[in-house]
Amino acid sequence: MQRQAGLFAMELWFTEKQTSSVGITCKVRRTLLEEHTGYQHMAVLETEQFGRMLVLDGMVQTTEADEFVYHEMIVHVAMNTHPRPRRVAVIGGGDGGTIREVLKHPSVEEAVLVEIDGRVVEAAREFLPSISRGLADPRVRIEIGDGVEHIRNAKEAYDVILIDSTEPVGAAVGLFSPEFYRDVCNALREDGLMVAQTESPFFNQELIRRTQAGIRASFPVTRLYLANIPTYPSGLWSFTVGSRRYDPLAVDPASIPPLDTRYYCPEIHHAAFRLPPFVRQLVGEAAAVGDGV
Ligand code: AG3
Repeated sequence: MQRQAGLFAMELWFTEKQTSSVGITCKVRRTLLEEHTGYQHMAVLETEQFGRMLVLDGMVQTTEADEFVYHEMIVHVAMNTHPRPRRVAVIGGGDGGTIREVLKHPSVEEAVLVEIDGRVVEAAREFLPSISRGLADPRVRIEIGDGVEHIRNAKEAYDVILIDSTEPVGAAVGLFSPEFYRDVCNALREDGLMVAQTESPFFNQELIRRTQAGIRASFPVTRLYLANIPTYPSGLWSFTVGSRRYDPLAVDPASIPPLDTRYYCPEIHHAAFRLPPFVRQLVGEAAAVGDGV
């Protein structure tokens, strides 16, 4: 009989192949959930370094350790740019982290979450309570359905729309199109604004050019900003604001109310828009693409 000593040392590692030649690898203590939801493959892993991790179609969506960066940054820039956001829509974001941050603003009367995959919401409720806890708030309405359709049918309905999507594959493709941004613009009140997560300036340059051009085609104010998110491809992540009136850069830092946050703060509100030249160049190239549309 062979000795099974090797088994005692067995380690489980998860790798997201972020590109065809780069990946992120994390040691996994255990797998809490793994299933096909009908929309996508979903897993919740307990990792050594980042705590619990939500993985959709092999791609890290959020982890307990670094989710605060993404969720604070996708929310508070827009929420503090609008003087009094009352109605907010989150498209995607079934884990609830974006909703949790939206609810930190006392002006909010209703926050609508439109998530296509109800299983993501259920899994987050069960396994990621620190992220999903806002979903139980009475101001929150959860709609399991297609965000593209919801937005198409909403007219002047929201002050802020946050597009908390997965990568532009599968169900999320439509959330990156110029037609969708036009519908988002129409779904906003006349002084409303949106933010979309727009991927990595290292690995997704074409997507950033395209989304910049698409958002510019509908919004008079379009601005890209950055945050550091260790578990996302390249660690450097972009968000894009499309605004019908207010400019996030015109916000007086002294007017930003104190919030219980760990990454976003009045200084970061402005600093996040300070772009390294290679990112500024990308945004500039998008202007050229946009002119041609
Ligand atoms: N949505 C953006 C995740 C993109 C990550 N990409 C990747 N791992 N390749 C996050 C949703 C959090 N509410």
